[in-house]
Amino acid sequence: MKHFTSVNDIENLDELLLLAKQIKSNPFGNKALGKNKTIGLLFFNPSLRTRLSTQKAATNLGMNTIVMNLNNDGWSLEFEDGAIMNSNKAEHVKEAAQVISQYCDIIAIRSFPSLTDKTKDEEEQVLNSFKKYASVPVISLESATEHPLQAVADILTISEFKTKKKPKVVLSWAPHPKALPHAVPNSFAKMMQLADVDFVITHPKGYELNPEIIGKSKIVHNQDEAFKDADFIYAKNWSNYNEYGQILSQDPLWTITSDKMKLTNSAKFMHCLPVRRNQIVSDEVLDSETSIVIQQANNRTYAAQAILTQILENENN
Ligand code: SN0
Repeated sequence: MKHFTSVNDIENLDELLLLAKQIKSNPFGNKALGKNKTIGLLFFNPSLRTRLSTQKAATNLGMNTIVMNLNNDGWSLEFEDGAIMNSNKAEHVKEAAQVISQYCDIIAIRSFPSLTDKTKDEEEQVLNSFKKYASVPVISLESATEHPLQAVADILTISEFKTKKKPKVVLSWAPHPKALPHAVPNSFAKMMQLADVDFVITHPKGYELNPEIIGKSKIVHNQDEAFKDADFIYAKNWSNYNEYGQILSQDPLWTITSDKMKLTNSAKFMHCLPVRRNQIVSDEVLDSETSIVIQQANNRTYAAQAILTQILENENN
């Protein structure tokens, strides 16, 4: 693997999961792989799990880590080609990416969408500019349209907790007070299409995700019906995709409650976190044995470590 910016970059999911499980059982077994290598973790947006788990994964592999909040601490970056730089943007990504490539052997970036300009968000300008001008591998720590490291942790968690070969996994929209990105549901849907699961998406009518990503995935607009026989409920809010970035529903009937969970096959509750209690999910569900969000977050380290391992091994070849 050269770059990891999309679920599409996974060459072989079974091999990746096996590697992640081996790493989980022996996290410090490959300390030499990253010796004298540096990863730069660059954040344009807030982070808790992604920042700490990727830093931990890199450290487990013997790497050095540099973390920078680019928005607060860096120069404001210009991304447009041919820009006349007479505004507040002091540095072009062309120089920034080349310079960081000299300090770092891998560059990892978090950059959320604007949620105002769909075309621009889908161009993935920040991530793709770094890919274009950096001379080292680039990893997404959640971009405008994908959160692939999260999706690897998600499938690792499902594979650990499933009690049948082909579990039913339901991605359920749930209400939220803010407009949220599509990156997590996009990468999760892509991952479920690669995995051996019975995958169903449920959301209020009008909340369709990008049809190019959803493909032939089954959509059920009645949440109760979708939850029937489910083995995993993966909750997530996303803002409207067609009326891009808008909040058209905050319907509390979509909140995941224990009554809703009773409709399932004793399903496990998953969420990428951070989660809004009693908006997305009730306290009762989140505080019960049903919830595996903490185990899911723990797997972020092993997912990141498996990806870093594949990238470092590829660089050595
Ligand atoms: C982000 C998202 O993509 O939905 C990151 C998830 C890993 N979530 C949020 O921005 C939540 C913010 C909030 O105010 O609840």
